[in-house]
Amino acid sequence: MSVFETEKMVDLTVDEVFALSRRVLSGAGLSAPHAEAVARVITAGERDECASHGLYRLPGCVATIQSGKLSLDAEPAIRDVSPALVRADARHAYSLLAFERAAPLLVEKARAVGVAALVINNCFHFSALWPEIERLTEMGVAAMAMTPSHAWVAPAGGTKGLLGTNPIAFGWPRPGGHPYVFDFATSAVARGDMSLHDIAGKPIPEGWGLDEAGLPTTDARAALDGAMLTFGGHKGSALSTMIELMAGPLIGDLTSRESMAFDDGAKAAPMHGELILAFDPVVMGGEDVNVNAARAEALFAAFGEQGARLPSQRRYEARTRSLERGMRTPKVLYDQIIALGF
Ligand code: NDP
Ligand code: PYC
Repeated sequence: MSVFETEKMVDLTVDEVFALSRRVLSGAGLSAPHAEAVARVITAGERDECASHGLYRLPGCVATIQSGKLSLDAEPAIRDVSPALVRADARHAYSLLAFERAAPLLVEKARAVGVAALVINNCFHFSALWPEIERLTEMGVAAMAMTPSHAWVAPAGGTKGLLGTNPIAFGWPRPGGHPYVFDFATSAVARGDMSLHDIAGKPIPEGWGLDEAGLPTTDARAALDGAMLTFGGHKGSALSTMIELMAGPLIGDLTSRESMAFDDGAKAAPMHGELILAFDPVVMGGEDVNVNAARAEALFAAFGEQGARLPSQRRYEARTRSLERGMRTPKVLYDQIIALGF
């Protein structure tokens, strides 16, 4: 639920959100292919009521464009490295076009050898991971994605930012329906959500952050200036460290700490790498692919039998609503986007 729920709202259709996003991004200077790739993901976030990664990101994208650090038009360089590895060098542009261009080859490789990896290097990254995961599950593979961010999160037992908010996402294709997808920050909450609490003047729950003195706080601003905390204590901290390593040094790219040093106070989106893995259920599961899929369905059905919901269910319900009735976007955010002047 949006932290802006009591604010005045503006009604927009999905097409209007896309057109507004593309206009702003193109107006700020992004080439058409990049503007469209970014607008598609921002629109998907707004449509699925993901407040921290929908239209809210547009002013930050413009700030990144205006930082002078981002390439506005670099064509991603895609390299077929080995039977199981594709490398996409985003060449200091946003990550999303590199993903779009390289995803078909990733899936082709997974279908051929069972497991394949896509490494994206040198990309500015601001987006949720589930749109990429959904794209891969639509092509019939199970998938995982992970990426560092900036060093805003204290490791378990520490008090200063060292790790990123480091999201990890997973998807499983399902016959005739939406895929099973989860996608979460390894911090207790995404930084975007923490910022939305700050903007709305709402307290944050205990366990989300520490102030600059290293003390627990329920003040979002104090935690943004201090350090965020991982989810699940030492478990989230270790998972976040794995993401730093697997989507950092393993793929020859930056950690969250190094990404923050690269930013050097410009307040652009983080710049680093992303690791995406694809798993083909036919090669990995053998001839019983339909039986295996049915066994997965039985597992999902058992959630509902005890009143539990699957991750992404809220998102899919929001999507249906948005496509049928349009979206309600906070007026304060809409006005901020119009005031950008594009
Ligand atoms: P949330 O905590 O809002 O949600 C995490 C996941 O848990 C979602 O898949 C959600 O599904 C699911 N979920 C939530 N509640 C339940 C429940 N009761 N039962 C079952 N599943 C549930 O996400 P975060 O704040 O951690 O992250 C938000 C977004 O921020 C992510 O999309 C992430 O990729 C993005 N992000 C991006 C970063 C980057 O560097 N690019 C950095 C950090 C975060 P549902 O949506 O249906 O509620
Ligand atoms: O919300 O933590 C976040 C985030 C970082 C980069 C993009 N989103």
